[in-house]
Amino acid sequence: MGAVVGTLTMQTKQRRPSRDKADDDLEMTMVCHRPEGLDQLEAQTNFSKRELQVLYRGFKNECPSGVVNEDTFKQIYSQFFPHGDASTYAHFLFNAFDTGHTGSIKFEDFVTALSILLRGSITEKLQWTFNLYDINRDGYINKEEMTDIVRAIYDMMGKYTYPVLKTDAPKQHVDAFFQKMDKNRDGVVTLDEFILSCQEDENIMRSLQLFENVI
Ligand SMILES: [Ca+2]
Ligand SMILES: [Ca+2]
Repeated sequence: MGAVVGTLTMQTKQRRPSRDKADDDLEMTMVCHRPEGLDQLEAQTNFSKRELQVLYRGFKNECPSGVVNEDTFKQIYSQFFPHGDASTYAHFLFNAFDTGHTGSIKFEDFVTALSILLRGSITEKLQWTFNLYDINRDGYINKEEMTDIVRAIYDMMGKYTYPVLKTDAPKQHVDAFFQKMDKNRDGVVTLDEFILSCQEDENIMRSLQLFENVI
């Protein structure tokens, strides 16, 4: 996630000098979505008004229309994983950001997720990660969903990842996760099981840390 923000702000800096007034005017006419008041966002997130202003400037420079569609999101995200295919994982991430299921991410969606991922409590972060894994949003993580996510992460890391991954690594990973998380052995992981497992097992936490770094 930090990577995505990094790009937004980095590109803002790079592009600024070459911009002239005509570009800015053009950009203004292209803005079709304006965020809710900064006061409201400041109250809803863990960011200060100044931080929100900086984030918004970066967001608007990268996405002049004020919203990010899935293709744009994939393009931005894929830049960080040149050796792998990040499109599937970016698709899952996009859906987790797009909480209103509108097919686009507004600035409000973006900073709300960012606030949780960067400054939320452990429980908030775990809840967000649970929602990411719960692809069909039925309130449970089943083995297929976990397999899809873990496989997408392996695809994204690519074949140059060290240590070299074996082809059956995603399945082993999922089996190990599931065995630990599905406490009552009913074949699905609930939010409570997920949070409990992560908090009592440092290995799972460490694995999730790996996942957090790729968000
Ligand atoms: Ca599910
Ligand atoms: Ca269960």
